[in-house]
Amino acid sequence: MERRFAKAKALMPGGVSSPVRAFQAVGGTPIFFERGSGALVYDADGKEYVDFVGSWGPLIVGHCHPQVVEAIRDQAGKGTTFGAPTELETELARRIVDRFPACEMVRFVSSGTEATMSAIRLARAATGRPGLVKIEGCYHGHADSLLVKAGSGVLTLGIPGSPGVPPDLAALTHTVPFNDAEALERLLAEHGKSIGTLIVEPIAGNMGVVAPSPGWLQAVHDLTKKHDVVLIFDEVMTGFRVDRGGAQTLYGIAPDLSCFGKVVGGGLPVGAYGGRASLMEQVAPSGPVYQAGTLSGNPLAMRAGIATLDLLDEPGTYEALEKASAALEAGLVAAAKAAGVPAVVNRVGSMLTAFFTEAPVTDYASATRADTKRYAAFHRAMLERGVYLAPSQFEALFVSTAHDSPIIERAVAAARDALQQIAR
Ligand code: KE4
Repeated sequence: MERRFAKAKALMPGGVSSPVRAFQAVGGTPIFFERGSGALVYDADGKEYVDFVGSWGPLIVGHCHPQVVEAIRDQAGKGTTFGAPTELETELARRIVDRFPACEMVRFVSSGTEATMSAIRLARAATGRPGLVKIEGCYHGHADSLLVKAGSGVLTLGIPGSPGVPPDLAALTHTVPFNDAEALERLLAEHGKSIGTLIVEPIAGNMGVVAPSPGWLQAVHDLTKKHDVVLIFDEVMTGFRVDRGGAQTLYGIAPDLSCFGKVVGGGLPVGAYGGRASLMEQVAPSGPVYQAGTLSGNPLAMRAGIATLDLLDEPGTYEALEKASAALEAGLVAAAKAAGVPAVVNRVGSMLTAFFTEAPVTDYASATRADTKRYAAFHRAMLERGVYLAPSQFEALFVSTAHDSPIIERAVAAARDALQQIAR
């Protein structure tokens, strides 16, 4: 791998196409993969791993599901992109609005970042107020306004935000802690007049998984309503995963706008944002808010998304995901206890994080108290045992429909062994 990494680093910053992949937080050389099948991935030397990264969320039905591959293969021979309308966009749009009642209309883009940056532009246009609230530790992609106390790679690399974001723009982004309604109430009471948008991961996945405390999302909803702030749920990670209708269905909270990515593209580049028609109709060309994209809604990606959402609709799918994910959680908790290693496992549905800490993890401050060195040791020990975990303490692990009981048991056995080793 070192040779492959050296060649990559000579041509691409850090040798990767996205920072978190570089293993900087866990040490060692990134694994170069060659193929995947179901819950398994194979590196360029042919070594097999159980995969809990799942490309950071899209592969909820596992690698190379036959029906997804067939849909892509079939479309590839008909045309991958026309830059013109196809009925496939309408097909996938229908499937989104059927699952998310708060979305009467959607617009397709090619990444989660494009979805959130576009939804924020729309909210700023609709309210005429430039101020934006984001929640500490949440990550919404790399648009300038969002790289302020962000999660994921920004948190993993411990960088304060990012150089290159103009201070005047960064100043428009206010942050409050996750699960802290009082802080939000104070902020809106003081700055409400200049703030038009709040974006939140309803279940945080980018500081590691942190669930909303009971009542917090309702408080966020009510406070944004009170101050005429557009509430954006970033469901790029949670959408179609924690529930067929995402976190907004799981918790019964209707946002004004929703952002999607990952699962909705079934492994190909798709993002989307949506909401009530009165807002979405302000997006060009039906309205003045400009947003565009050469490959937005391309038929190849639409087919992968449609195939994936249809597979998720097969009876018993979410129940099976819940069962496998609960078994993994229980196994990790038991293994840490048996090894005498302090750990807290946060899980919602098929996204979970094992934090190496004793205290509950309920926000950015408590997440960053986790022992990242111990996580790095655990990550390496699991790699040695053929299990591929996120190369950062501040990411989620993802379970797919391909993670059956034998696979979960294999991963738990590896964790038991790995935790005994790092406890010494
Ligand atoms: P993309 O632009 O990476 O497709 O989506 C950005 C994004 C937006 N919102 C949420 C809640 C997200 O989790 C993400 C992207 N997630 C990270 C992993 N935590 C992607 C992995 C990476 O950056 O390489």
